[in-house]
Amino acid sequence: MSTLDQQTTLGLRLHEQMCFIREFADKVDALYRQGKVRGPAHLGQGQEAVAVGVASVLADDDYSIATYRGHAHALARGAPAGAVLKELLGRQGGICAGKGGSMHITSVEHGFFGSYAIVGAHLPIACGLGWASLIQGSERVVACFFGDGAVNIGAFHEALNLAAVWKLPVVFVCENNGYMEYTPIAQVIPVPRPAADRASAYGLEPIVVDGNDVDAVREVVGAAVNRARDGKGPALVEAVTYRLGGHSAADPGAYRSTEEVDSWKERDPLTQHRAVLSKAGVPDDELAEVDARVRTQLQEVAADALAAPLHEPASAWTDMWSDGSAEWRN
Ligand SMILES: Cc1ncc(C[n+]2csc(CCOP(=O)(O)OP(=O)(O)O)c2C)c(N)n1
Ligand SMILES: [Mg+2]
Repeated sequence: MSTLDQQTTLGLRLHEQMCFIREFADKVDALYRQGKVRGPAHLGQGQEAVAVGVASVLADDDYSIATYRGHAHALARGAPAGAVLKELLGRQGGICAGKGGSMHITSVEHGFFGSYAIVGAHLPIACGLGWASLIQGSERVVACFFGDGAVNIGAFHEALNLAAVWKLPVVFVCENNGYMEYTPIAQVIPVPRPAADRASAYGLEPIVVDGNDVDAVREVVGAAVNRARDGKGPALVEAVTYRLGGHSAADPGAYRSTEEVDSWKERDPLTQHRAVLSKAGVPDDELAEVDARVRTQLQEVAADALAAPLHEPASAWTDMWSDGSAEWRN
C-alpha cells in the first residue's frame, strides 16, 4: 500500500466503494427474493461509477438528491449501509425509521436530500436547494441525479430553465441507462442524446461522459462542480451507462436481448476500473483483499439488519413533522 502513489490510493478507494455498493445491491436482490424487503427495490448494478464518481468530487457539505434508484447515491455520500438496509427491510434503526423503504432513502446529515419516486419531481427541489445556497451566501453545490426518462417531463425543463436564468449552483446528472422502465428511451425521444441534445435550449454546454468510467465521471463532473461553486451556474451532464438488472428487483428484464446485456457486462464499471488499477501496479492480491473485506462487511450488515425488530405500527404517528410530533396544524 505504502508504495502506491496518491492517485492509485484514491483509485483503490473508489474501487472499494463501487464494490461495496455492488455487493449491497446483490444482497438486497437476494433478500428481495426471500420476501424480506418491504416494498419494491430498484437496483443499480452497472451504474455505480456515476454515484461514486460524482460523490468523490463533492465537498462534505454539498448536497445531492436522487431518484428511487438511489441506494448507491446515499451510500456514496456516506449514509451508513446498516441503516439503509434496515430501511429497506422495514426495521427499527432504518435511516427513515423503517417507514419510507427503498424509494425514500434520505439522510440530510450526509447531505443526501432524498430519493424521489415521481419521475422528474426532484429537479425543481434541487433548484430550491441551489437557491438556498445562494441566499445563504454559501459555496454549497447541489448534485441532482435523474434518469433519461425524466427529460420528457415538464419539471425537467422548468428546473433547467430556472437554474440557468438564476445561475443556480446545481449540477444536473442524467444517468442515461437507455431505458425508462421497459421502454427504450430511443423510442420516445427524437434526438440521440436525451439530455445533452436539450442543453443548448438553456444556454448550457452539451456534456456527455462515459458513465461506466469512474475517472471520466470525476473529471467532467469535477469541472462542472468547480464552475458552479465559482458562481458560473448550472451544468447538465449526460452520463451514458446501463443497468445490468431489471427496472426493479421484480423485473427479469426480458425485453432486452442477451447480446445487448452481455455487451454492457463487458463494459462493467467495476471490471474496467479494476483493469486501470492493475495497470497502475496494484497487485491482484490487494484487489482480492478488497473483495473479501467488502463481502464480510455486507454479511455483517445483513445479519445485523435481519436481527433488528420491525418498526412498531404506533410509530406511524411519530415524525409527521420535522420536530417529531404528529398534531394537526394548519
Ligand atoms: C411522473 C411519473 N410518471 C411515471 C412514473 C412511472 N415510472 C416509474 S420509473 C419510470 C421510468 C423512469 O426511467 P428513467 O427516468 O430513465 O430512470 P431509470 O429507472 O432508468 O433509472 C416510470 C415511467 C412515475 N414514477 N412518475
Ligand atoms: Mg433510464
